[in-house]
Amino acid sequence: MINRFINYLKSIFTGSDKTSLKAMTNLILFGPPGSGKGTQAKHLMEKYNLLHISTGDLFRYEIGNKTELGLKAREYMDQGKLVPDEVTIGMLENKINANPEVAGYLLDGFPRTIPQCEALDAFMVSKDQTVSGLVALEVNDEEIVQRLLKRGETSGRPDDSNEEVIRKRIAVYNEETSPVYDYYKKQNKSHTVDGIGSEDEIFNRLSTTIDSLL
Ligand code: B4P
Repeated sequence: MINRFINYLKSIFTGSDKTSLKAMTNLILFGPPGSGKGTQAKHLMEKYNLLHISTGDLFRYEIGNKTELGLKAREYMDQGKLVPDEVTIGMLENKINANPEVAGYLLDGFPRTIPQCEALDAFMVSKDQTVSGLVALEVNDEEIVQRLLKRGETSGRPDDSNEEVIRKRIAVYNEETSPVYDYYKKQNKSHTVDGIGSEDEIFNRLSTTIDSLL
């Protein structure tokens, strides 16, 4: 609601019509690895008519196609580390630029570092857009380890099949990614949702929070 109002005011002061400054819903789905971001994003993109952008999926696509970017990303992902910011930011911007005619973006797994937050905010400003809100799924470490090991039985993902790598991913989240929550908290945009429960229960909790942001 606030975003739409700000964009409406901008359109008055800049003299541009409302269609050139469309208010979009741009959400960040946040949380540790295995917290259910990908699982919930599938439902949320449909409900809110958003383009789902998962940086993890984009990297896996590049890896599957054995591209230069994929080969670079794989070195880091297989060890549970983050892919360098310059690679990730460029890939995200390309994806957004290739899909301008959407109602908004559901960012899943991005931003994961403070430089990624800064790049995202600057990119949004360049498009006369803003981040509508960040919603974090809260799940404890032991639940995460169990979920990812279970997925590793069938996913074929090297980063899911080794407990040491999973714990490394959790440590990387705590050190490098959790500050992203505080970054958007300073902008009054961060919200938390309990990520333990059935898929439907968590979807309902997320929907209630997201509805309060629109
Ligand atoms: P991602 O692909 O983003 O993956 P994720 O953190 O594993 O998973 P997600 O939270 O989406 O969990 P999901 O719903 O699948 O990242 C992989 C790697 O890519 C990173 O480690 C990093 O190397 C790299 N990367 C990605 N983005 C990057 C960036 N911006 N910068 C740098 N590097 C980046 O759920 C997990 C499991 O839990 C599933 O099996 C699911 O079935 C189960 N599950 C879901 N909800 C459940 C529930 N309610 N109860 C029980 N189980 C549940």
